[in-house]
Amino acid sequence: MIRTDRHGDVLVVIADNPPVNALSEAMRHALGKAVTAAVADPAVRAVIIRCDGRGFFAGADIASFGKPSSPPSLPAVIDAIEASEKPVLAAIHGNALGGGLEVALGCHYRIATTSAKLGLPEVKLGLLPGAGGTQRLPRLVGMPEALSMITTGEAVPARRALEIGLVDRLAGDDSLEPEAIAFAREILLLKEHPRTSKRTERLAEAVRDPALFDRFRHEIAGKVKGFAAPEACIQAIEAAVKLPFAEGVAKERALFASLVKSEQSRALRHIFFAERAAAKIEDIPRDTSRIPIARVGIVGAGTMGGGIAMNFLSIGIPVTIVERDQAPLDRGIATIRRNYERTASRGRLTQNDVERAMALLRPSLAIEDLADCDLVIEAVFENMAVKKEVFRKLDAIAKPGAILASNTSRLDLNAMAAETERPEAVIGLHFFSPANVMRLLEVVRGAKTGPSQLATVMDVAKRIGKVAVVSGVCPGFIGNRMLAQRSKQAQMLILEGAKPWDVDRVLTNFGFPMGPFQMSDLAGLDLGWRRESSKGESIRDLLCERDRRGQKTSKGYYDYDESRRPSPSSEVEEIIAGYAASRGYRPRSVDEQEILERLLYPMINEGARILEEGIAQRASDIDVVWINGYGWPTVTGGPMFWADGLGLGTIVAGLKSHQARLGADFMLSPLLLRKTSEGGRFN
Ligand code: 3H9
Repeated sequence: MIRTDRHGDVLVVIADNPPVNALSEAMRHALGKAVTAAVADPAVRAVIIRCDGRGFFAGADIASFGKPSSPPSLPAVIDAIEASEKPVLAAIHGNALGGGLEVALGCHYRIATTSAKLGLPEVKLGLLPGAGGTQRLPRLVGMPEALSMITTGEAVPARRALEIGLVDRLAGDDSLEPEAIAFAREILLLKEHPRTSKRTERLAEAVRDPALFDRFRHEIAGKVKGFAAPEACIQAIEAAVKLPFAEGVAKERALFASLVKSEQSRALRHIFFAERAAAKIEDIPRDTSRIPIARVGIVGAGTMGGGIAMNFLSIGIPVTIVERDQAPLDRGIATIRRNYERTASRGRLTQNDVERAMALLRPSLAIEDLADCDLVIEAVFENMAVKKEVFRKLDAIAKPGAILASNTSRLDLNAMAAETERPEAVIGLHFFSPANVMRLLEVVRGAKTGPSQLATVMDVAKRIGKVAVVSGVCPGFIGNRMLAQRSKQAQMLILEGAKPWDVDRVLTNFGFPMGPFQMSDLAGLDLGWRRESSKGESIRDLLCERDRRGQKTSKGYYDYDESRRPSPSSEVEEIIAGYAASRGYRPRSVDEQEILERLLYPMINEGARILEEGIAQRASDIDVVWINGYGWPTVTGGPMFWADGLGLGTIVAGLKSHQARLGADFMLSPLLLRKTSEGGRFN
């Protein structure tokens, strides 16, 4: 794992632990040994630590948390580096993350390539930097930067790292080692070498103004609600100011030890690995050939089509976007530009970036213009006849080998594929709205979708920054199929006597950003509704007939004021009560526990069905879908992980107790029953 290269009196220690140079137990041992040997070797006067492969150390080995380990610990290795009388330099390329950056902080000097990124992302795993990072980072970069880096977990690019004092020097991407060696030779002329733990000058501001911590807490309160780790991070950083280094480190370690055992951190670590597992497809070998994607075509320049196009434009892939008429095409292009300009106005893009992206966009009114595209995604009206027609046309004009994708959220992909002479080329790409923002992409694998096509879109998904999950074909795929169960119960609950705001509150208390009725109001109740054909057959019909169409008409399930703040509506209560009575319901009081069980347990049951039918490859894929596409609270690890934690026996007992109210077609999943009787888990 470690080899060394001598350049006169400078020793280069090179670590190599693919794929990301995690600081596993073996790596800690090897690194510790190499440092001890270098310190003891009289011929060595300076040491450089660098890594082979994709980047510097990406942190401690996340998979090893909670398992027994042998010394030296990572903090001990880092302390030994810092204690060395001989100067030690970290030479950083790619990512230096978590424990990896902590190693660099323990070094006396840091040099990084211009494309490197440095960060402490532990908070995203429900942790804090536990190898001195909370004590050393503020000593190097000062308080506002340290607080922001540690509590957001966001990495900073090398140039910014230089500005804030996190690195001492930048190197060319192709000349890191020679530049590090030259730097080491300059350093050798110095008598003393800075030890980060001894530095205090950057702490002075916080010593003068200790109230800054509470101000910071207040500032981020909304963003971190429900997460325990950010507060622990702040406490540890505060200790860097209030306590001597050794005591600060002890405090950091105690907080780390408690977080690493917490349910939240276990859930967040589960999601970390679940997102990576989702990219793997059991029966598709890694070396499956890929189809080069040089140009993407989009059919439909509406909200979805435009958002989808932005994903590709943003990474430099040219897009041809086709509409039937000039006016909607112009509107679509204008919306894309407006979205980019808004991002630029917030400083997250330059005007040049905006122009570069827009220049890659080719608008057209002729579907024939998609003939040179390697991947075409249709984002037209969600109607099977319309979709089939689009696929017939695409089949006639697309070049051989092109992938033909549908953005359908629930329709039968196999029926669309059957309209073409090339069903192997047809695949589902279910983007979530807003498609340029939401991370989830459900990749729908049709009965005849080819392996190359599937492997290609999984790669493309990663390139455009999506978390892709493969789903088989069924109505609603993974996400909307489970959502349908929840929606059905939500509707039944309000007929039985629960109020829409009671139902929503139970879900927001659980951690969802909004409940089903708030969600309906936001989306618009009249999606797919027409006054001419409305027969007052559902509460939705009745609300729309009274022009209660959701937030856009200032009333839906709720009443909205000018600032779109919702309040319960007595009119809605009357409408529901009248409708429920007409259907023979007698109002009863429904408690919060029942609401929670009725909404969530049937989703777990449906998740189990999705697994037993092979629609999802693994339970953790379902967790990834719900966390990234539907606002399921991350700290619970997703529905299936949450169910495991609750105990599958509890879910089954709950479902049985509500069986009479769950609807005539409700059936317990055999897989759920089997796992329960075997005392098993999904994950
Ligand atoms: C920490 O450091 C705690 C310390 O403060 C205190 C200790 C006392 N460990 O993401 P990719 C695997 S906490 C184990 O697809 P990319 C990953 O599962 C840690 N495994 O690549 C995957 O495996 P597989 C703080 C890890 O190029 C493979 O590597 N650090 C680790 O898209 C490739 O990963 C972090 O939180 C790890 N640390 O992205 C950084 N990292 O192939 C976490 C990755 O079997 N890592 N793997 O599916 C990342 O953010 C990304 O992996 C990285 C590369 C940006 C580095």
